[in-house]
Amino acid sequence: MKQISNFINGEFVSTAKTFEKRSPLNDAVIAQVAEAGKVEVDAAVESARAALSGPWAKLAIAERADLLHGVANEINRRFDDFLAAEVADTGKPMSLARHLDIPRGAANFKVFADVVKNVPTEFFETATPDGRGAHNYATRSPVGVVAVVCPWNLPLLLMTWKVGPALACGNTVVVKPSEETPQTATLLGEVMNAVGIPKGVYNVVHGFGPGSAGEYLTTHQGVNAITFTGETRTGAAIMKAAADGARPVSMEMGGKNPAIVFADCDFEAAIEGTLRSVFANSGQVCLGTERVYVERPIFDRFVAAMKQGAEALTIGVPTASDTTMGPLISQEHKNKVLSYYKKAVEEGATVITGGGIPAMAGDLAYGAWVQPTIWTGLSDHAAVCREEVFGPCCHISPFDSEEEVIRRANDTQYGLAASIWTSNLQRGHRVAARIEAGLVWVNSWFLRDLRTPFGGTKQSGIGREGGVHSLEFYTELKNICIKL
Ligand code: NAD
Ligand code: 6OD
Repeated sequence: MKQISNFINGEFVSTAKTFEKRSPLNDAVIAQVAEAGKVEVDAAVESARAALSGPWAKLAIAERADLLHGVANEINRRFDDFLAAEVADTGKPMSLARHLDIPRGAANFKVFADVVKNVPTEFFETATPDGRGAHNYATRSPVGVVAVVCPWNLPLLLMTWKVGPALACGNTVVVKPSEETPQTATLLGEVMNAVGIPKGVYNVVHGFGPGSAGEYLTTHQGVNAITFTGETRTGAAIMKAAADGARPVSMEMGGKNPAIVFADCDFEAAIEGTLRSVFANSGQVCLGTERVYVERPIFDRFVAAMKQGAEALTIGVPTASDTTMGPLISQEHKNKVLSYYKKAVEEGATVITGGGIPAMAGDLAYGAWVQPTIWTGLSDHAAVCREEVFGPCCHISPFDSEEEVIRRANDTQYGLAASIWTSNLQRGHRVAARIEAGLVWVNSWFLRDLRTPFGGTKQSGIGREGGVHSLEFYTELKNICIKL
């Protein structure tokens, strides 16, 4: 049986207490994971603190950037190991992990190393009564020890999206991966050692949230800042922990993202993009679409094409070359998604396709599989139109005017992302400006330039990361005023 260890001060650390990691494909136990208790979390934070004044702190920015390029290169050299680990933990199709998770996991180190190397700070000349004046210039220094608390849906990608900029800015990190996906964070420890990242700069503690590594880490007063990706409710609990010690937080949380499809859209592109935004990664993407609004003249045709697209998905094991959809992450998540499938029907939905569990052969019958599902006919007040399901499903409803659809799209506690499909660019700009979300795509979805700001409004997040915006969280700005 595979053993997954914590990674503390450059060493792989096992513990007497372990938990099981089960495969989403068939619920079989695939690894035993060492659960970090208070002792291990203390050790990880202490080693991260010590590393702040070690060789890491003495590196010039260009030297740090070179090391992080080395990390990216080493991830790429061990691409197949990362791919196998990510796919084993998540059950996602190899084709998806090969094109998205692993390359982005590497790119996050290169891009942020280059951002930090090239970003300027400000300078002001100030007039003084004696006529001699003063010069003000700003400097950036690391925040210190950053706790990185991660979800399971894009494990390596979302972890490195935080670790990349944190390290590029000269911080040290303690990562708490999701209990569902412990492998790639641990594997990254091997990469850090191989590349020569000093001991203590990158640490990993495994476990759960309350009463486990997540709580111990976020309440630890040796942690200077906390960056989190996950559910809004968890984010709120972590913000309470961060209040003790007045530590800054960066929060990337849940969503209930709309797609707005106008009758003048490129129909094929809108279908292709919406199918991807609803079903990619089995709907387990925070930016994914769960509410689709379609202008009435093309509503019936759009629903029919979505049904055809959903039914053409091939559900299967990651290694099969024709697989386009894998299982959900766990039995627990499957039960949550199925409870929404049931609720939608109870609330009067018309099930266009799906709504249940696919027939799977052999031991796959024990896996966390659900059918891709589309509903119509519900009011905007129905649970599946308001609450984040995080599964392969959407509700499609018609609209009659731009004003109406903007109001309905914005009528949510969330504000992470939206997609607008139209061939009228004036309309694209106009509607995008009025959507209450951190990210709006016009005629695309999940097209990401890592230099751009990323994050959510309302209960989808606090703060922005990406490009220079990451520096706002991962560095302390200091103004130095020199009287001339
Ligand atoms: P989750 O909130 O259940 O868990 C996230 C992490 O927090 C895990 O590592 C978990 O162990 C830890 N945790 C749980 N309780 C904690 C506590 N009290 N203290 C400290 N740590 C705690 O989220 P999940 O189920 O892993 O991921 C799915 C959710 O993540 C969805 O809501 C999705 O929208 C959201 N998400 C958001 C973004 C974004 O960028 N906005 C990206 C990906 C996922
Ligand atoms: O692309 C990214 O940088 C990013 N943070 C994506 C988040 C996807 C959520 O599931």
